[in-house]
Amino acid sequence: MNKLLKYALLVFSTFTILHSCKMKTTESVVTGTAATKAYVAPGEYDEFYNFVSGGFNGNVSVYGLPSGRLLKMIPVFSVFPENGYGYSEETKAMLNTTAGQVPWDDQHHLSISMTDGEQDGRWLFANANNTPRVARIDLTTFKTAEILQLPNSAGNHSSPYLTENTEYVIAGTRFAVPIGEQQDVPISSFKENFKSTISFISVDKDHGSMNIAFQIILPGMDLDLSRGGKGPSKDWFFFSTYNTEQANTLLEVNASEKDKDFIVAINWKKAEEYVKSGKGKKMKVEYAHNTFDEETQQAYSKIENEVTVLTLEDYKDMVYMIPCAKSPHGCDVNPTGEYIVGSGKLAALIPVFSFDKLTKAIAAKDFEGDYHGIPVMKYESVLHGEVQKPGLGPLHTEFDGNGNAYTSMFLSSEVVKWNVESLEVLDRAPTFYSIGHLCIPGGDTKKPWGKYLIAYNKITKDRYLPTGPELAQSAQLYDISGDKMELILDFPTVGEPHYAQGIMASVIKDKSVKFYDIAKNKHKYVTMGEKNARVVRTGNRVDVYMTAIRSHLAPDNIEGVYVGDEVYFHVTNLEQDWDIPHGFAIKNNPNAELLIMPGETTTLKFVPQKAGMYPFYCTDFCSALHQEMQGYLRVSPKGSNVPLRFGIGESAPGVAVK
Ligand code: RUQ
Ligand code: CUA
Repeated sequence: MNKLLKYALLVFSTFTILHSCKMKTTESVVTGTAATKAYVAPGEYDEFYNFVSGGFNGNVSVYGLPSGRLLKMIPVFSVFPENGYGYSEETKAMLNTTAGQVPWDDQHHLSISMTDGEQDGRWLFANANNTPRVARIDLTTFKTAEILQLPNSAGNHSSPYLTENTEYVIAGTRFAVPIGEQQDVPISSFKENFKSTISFISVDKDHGSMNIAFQIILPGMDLDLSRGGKGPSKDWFFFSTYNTEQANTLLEVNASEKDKDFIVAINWKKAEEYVKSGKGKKMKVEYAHNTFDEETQQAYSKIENEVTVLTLEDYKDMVYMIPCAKSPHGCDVNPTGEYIVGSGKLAALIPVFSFDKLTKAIAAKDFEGDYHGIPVMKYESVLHGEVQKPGLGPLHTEFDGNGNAYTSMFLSSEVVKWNVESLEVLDRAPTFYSIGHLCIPGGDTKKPWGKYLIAYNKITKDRYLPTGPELAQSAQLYDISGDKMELILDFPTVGEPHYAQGIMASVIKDKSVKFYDIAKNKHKYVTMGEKNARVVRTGNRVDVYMTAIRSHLAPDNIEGVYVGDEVYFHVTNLEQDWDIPHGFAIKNNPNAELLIMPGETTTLKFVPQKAGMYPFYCTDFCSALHQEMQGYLRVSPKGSNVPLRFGIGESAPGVAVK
């Protein structure tokens, strides 16, 4: 182990110990005026939406800023019994993969769609780290509209990042893996057999639908994080890497051997041209493409079998390596697109690279060698400069649009503000504790809103009331409108937030869908009006065409269903008013409930296992007579001869003969 590494590990463990036995002082640094800055009076709207990744909960949560109020959880990669996502017949297919239904994931990064490098607020893209997937969330409905699985990938961490006009969502693999026909190889053959891929997912301009346009195959290394260029650098993409040592065990030590790893610079325009001119190889793969169709309100899953790949040996002049201090994590591009910030977790400085210098150095072939055939730039010839003594453990950088950068420091638990041109440290603010990501609304775009900064912290000890061994993760809000950062609010979050996106509320709030037009409901099992409510038996399949309106479900009495029947409750919510969902649940069903939005149809499957009486009811308090919104399903033994009968009120079985 070299000296530097020993030192780094020592610093790391010292901080770990500090954090585990004696935390920094927690005395409040918040003043009375700070509190009013975060205060949003009852009845008032927040100024910003904050979309926050759920980490190990697999979903996305939505907060208002500056209040920190939790507004919604959007199910994306994890089933969500609260509204039936992943359980209802309509949404099950959203979580389909080539490994079957994968009901959970680890969600780290988010990107809001952009036009000309500025947030347009149409879609929110989310990555799944574990089973590589990218999701698109529609910001008019706050619903997951599409999930695309990524072949030849494992980890999908440097994802999903966008080009300036959302031409592509870019997704790099964290784990290098063997790809192609022969994948059953010794782990120790990493150097020969393991590859790393970057997926370029095209996004339809009008509808947002995603497709894998092509993939670039790199030598095996771990792609950590990534950013698209902007303005002058808009045709480029930058990725941080670690383990360019190509170790396959004890990475903690073996992937930090070399003094420098790399930032990989990719000219995606050039790659796109190669593909358009028919270059690139077709490769047999398998991946799922799941789309939620708004018209039929049904998710469809399709298995795709082919992807176009570009290999480096064939197309050389599109990828370059920039040496960057030890295991860089964040790789961020400033709003003008001229500077690329590499944050080496174990480095004591932050290198900032110049895009202008990079293009000149490439033209002059100013290389210091190559890495598996990829030209390696000379550090000095692409370096703008280094931020000296910024703090310990730099992770991520966001920008305020006034020429300043803000870097999160995991080890020294602080946010450090510095000037992008002069590289001078201007201010530092403590975080409680161990900040991971940070977010300035629009802080990764050409036009940051620049008013607030949110720190997403990994450790929360002593900030909130104890809740057993597991504590809420903590977000902290800073006012950054002045010269000095000012902490104005702590707010707990759900899951484990990694990256987040913030956007001025006015960009999206008026486009929010209030309810679905029932006249346009093309669901296969819609019930248009209560008079069409009915039950239809086909063999052992029973379709219940049910309607919900304040305050009854129709039919509410059903008889003639037998043990082992497959019963499908297709519930149509007939309401045409904002914020009037109805719920549907039935006793002993090993399934979730349904939450049906106004104008929508949703289906719950139930296979009764025993004869008896099964009450069902609405779960969402929808009116003064919500509690009365209930009914019975009678289940008889298999082979009995109870006839199929159903109805409500006058038409209920036994009240009037049908
Ligand atoms: S990561 S704490 Cu998964 Cu974005 Cu840096
Ligand atoms: Cu409908 Cu309660």
